[in-house]
Amino acid sequence: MNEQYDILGTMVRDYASIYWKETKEKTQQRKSKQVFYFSMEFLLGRLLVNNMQNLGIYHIARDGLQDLGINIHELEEKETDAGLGNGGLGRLAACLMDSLASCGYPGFGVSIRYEYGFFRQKIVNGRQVEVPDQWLSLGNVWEIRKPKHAVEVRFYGEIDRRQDEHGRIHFQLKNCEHVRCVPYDIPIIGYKNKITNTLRLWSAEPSSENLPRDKDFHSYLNETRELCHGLYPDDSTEKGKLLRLKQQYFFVSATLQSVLRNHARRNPDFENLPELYVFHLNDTHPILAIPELMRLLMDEYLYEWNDAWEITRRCFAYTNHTVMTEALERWPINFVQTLLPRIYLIIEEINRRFEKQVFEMTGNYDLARSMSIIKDQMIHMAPMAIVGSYSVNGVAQLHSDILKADIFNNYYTLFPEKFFNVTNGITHRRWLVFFNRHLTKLLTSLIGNTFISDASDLSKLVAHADDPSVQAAFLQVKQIRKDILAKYILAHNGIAVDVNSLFDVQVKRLHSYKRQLLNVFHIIYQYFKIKNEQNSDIKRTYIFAAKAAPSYRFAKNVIELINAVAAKVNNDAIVSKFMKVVFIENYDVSKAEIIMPAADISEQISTAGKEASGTGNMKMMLNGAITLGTLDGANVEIHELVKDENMILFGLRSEDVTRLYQEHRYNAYEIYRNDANIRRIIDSLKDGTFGPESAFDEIYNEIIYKNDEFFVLQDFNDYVKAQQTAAIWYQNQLQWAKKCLLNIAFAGKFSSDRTIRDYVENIWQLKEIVEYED
Ligand code: 26W
Repeated sequence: MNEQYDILGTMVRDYASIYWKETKEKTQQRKSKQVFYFSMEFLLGRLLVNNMQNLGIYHIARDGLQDLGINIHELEEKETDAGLGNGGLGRLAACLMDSLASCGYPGFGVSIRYEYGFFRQKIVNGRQVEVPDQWLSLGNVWEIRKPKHAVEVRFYGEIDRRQDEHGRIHFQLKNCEHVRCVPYDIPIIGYKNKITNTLRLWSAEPSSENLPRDKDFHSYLNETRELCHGLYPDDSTEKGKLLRLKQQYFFVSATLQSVLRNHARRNPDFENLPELYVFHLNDTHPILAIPELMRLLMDEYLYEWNDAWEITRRCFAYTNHTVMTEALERWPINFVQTLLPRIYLIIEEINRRFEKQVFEMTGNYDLARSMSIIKDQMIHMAPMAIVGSYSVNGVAQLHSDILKADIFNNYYTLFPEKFFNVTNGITHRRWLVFFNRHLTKLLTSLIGNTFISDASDLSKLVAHADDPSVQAAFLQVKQIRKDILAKYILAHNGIAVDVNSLFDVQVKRLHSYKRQLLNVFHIIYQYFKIKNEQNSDIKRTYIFAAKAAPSYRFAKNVIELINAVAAKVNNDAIVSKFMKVVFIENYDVSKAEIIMPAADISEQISTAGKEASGTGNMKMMLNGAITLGTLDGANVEIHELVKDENMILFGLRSEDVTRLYQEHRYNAYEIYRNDANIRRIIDSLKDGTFGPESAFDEIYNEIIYKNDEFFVLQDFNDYVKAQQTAAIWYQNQLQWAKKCLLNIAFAGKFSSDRTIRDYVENIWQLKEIVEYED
C-alpha cells in the first residue's frame, strides 16, 4: 500500500513538473515581481488530495484506481502529515501559499527542512506525552533535492577590518564555521490554472571545503545535523537558544544568498531588487534577513550603507501575529555577537541611525531610547522588523488597530504610512471543497460551482437560506459529517457519542488566553446541574483537541483536567445520557479535516484583545457552524457579517479588558467568594471530585493566587448565558440550519484568495501570470 501511494504521488509530482518548469520560465521571461514568504513554519498537512484536485486529475485517478481494485481513500491515508509548524501561523503560511499559486501570482515559500515535525501527542493516563514526529521516515514524494543550488552559511568567527586605497573599510569573517545549505523543493500547485510555485526547504550538511579548525570533526558533524532537527528548540538552555538563533539565520541567509546570486546573473546591479522581489517576514523569526541583506549588499557587492539601506528597506514587509509580550522575540546581545559577529555590527548601526532619526524627528531623547532596537542588553526583534520594512501588518482589523494604538503606538505615530491590516484567510478549497464533499455537493446543486475559484460567490446561498427543504438538506449533510467524526471518536477514544447531540467544538493550541479553561468550567457547571436535576435542556458532546507546549505546565494541567472531567462525565450513568466530553489526541491538519465539518458550535472564547485573528473560527464557519465567542480577532469581522442573529457573542470587550488591566480593579478571589456556582466549580478542583487534592494546582493557583490573568471568572456567567442561547437555538433545528447556511454564505470573505489579493494590492504589488485551463 505504501508503495502504491509512492507511485501515485510520484506520478502526480511528475505531472505537475511541466507546469512547475513553465511557471519558472514565465516568471523569468516576464521579469515578474515575486514574493519570498519567509516562515519558520509551514503546516502543510497532506498534499496528495489537494495536489490532484488542484491539477484537476482527482476523479480520473480515483476511477482508474478503482478499476485496478484500489481504493484511493486508503492510499490517501498512507500519507503522513507534513507538520512543520506549531499552529495558526504555520497553517496560515500553507493556506497563503495555496492561494498565491491559485490566484496566479509567482513566489516562493522558504523555511527549514526539519527532520522531525512538531511533536506527536499521546494521552497517557489523561496526560500529554510528547513523541517525536518522524514524518520523513518513509520518504517524501513531493520534495526534490537540489544540490546544484546549495550555498554556504557562516557562523561564529572574528571580524577582520581592512581599509582599501579609497578609504573604504572591508569586513571579513575569519575562523568561522561553514554549513552547507541544500534546498529541497516542493511544488505548490495552483487550482486548475497551471501556475506552480515552490516551497523551498533548506537542509544543513557539513561543508566539504571549509572545515572548522578549532573543532573536532565529530562535534562539527553533530552540530550541523542538529541544526535541522526540529522546530523551536527548547530555549530554556543556552544551547537551545543558540540553536534557535542559528536556525533563523541559516535559512534566511541561504535564501538571500541564492536570490542575489541569481539576480546578479541577470542584472547589472541591485538597484531594481525591490521591483523584482518582496521578502515577506512571517512574524519576527526570520527578521535577521534584514541585516543579512545589508551585509550581502555591502560586504559582497560593495554597496555603500545608504544605498544598501534604501534597497533593503524597500524589499521587506513584516506581519505581526501576536500581542502576547512573552512571544515577542528578544535576543541577548552576546548571543548574536558570538554567533553572528558581522550581523551584530550591522544591527548596531541600524539602531544608531534609527535612534538618531527619531531624535531628529521629535527632539525627544527618551522617546528615541525607548523605541530603540537594542535595550537592556537585548535585541528587540519587532522594532527591528518595523524599522527595516516598508510595511507592517496585523492579521485582523481589531489586531491591527491594537498594534497601532498599543504595542507599536510610538512607531505608528512616527511612521503611520507603514501600517496596514490584512485579515487572515483559509483556503476554502482544502477546508470545504476537498474535505467536505458532502456539503460541497449540496452547495453546487444550489449555487453552481463558481464559488470554488471565487469564494465571494458563496453569498448566492443567502437566497436559499430561508428554504425549509434546503435547511433540511443541510441538516442531513451535517449529520453525515457528525457520523464520520463519531466513528473516529469511537475507534480512537472508545466513546460512543450521540450524533443527535450538539457538537460543541474547541480545537486549537492550548494556551491560557484561549481559555479552554472557561469551557471546562462550564462543563463542570453542567455536570453538577445535570447531576442535581437529572435532566437537561439538550444533549451535548464537548469536543476538544489541543497540543500544549512541552514546558507549559498550566496548559498541560488543563489537558489533565479535561480528561479527568471527561472520565467522570462519560462514566456517570445519569449525566452521560445528556453529555459526553471527548479529547481528541494529536490535533493536526488531518484531524482538523475530520473535525471542522462536524462542528455545530465553534468555540472562539479568547480574552478579548489577545487572539490576533484565529483561523479555526473561519474553518468552522465555512462548514456551517455557529460561532460562540468573544469580540476578539477575526470574530469581530465574522460578527459584522452575520450579525447578532447568527452568532453568539459574550464577555468583556477588548476596551474593557484594557481598562481592567490598567485600573488594577480586578479581583478574582472576590468573584469566587461571592458566586456560589463559581465557588463550587473551583472547589471541585480541590475536593477530590476529579482527582487528588493537588492534581489541578497549576490551575487553582492561577485563578486564586495569580488573580486569573485572562478573566475566566469575570466572563463565566455571561458564557453560561451564551451557552443557554445556543441550546435554545439548537432546539429549533430548521432555524438553526438557516443560521448555519448564512454563516456559510458570508464566509467568502475569509478565503485566503481574498487575503492574497489584499497583500498583492496593498503591500506586494505583484502581477498575475495567469493561464487558466481551456
Ligand atoms: C515559540 C516561538 C513562537 C512564538 C509565537 C512561535 C510562534 C508564535 C506565533 C506568533 C504564534 C501564532 O501562531 N500566532 C497565531 O497566528 C495566527 C495566524 O495569523 C493567528 O490566527 C492567531 O490568532 C495567532 O495566535
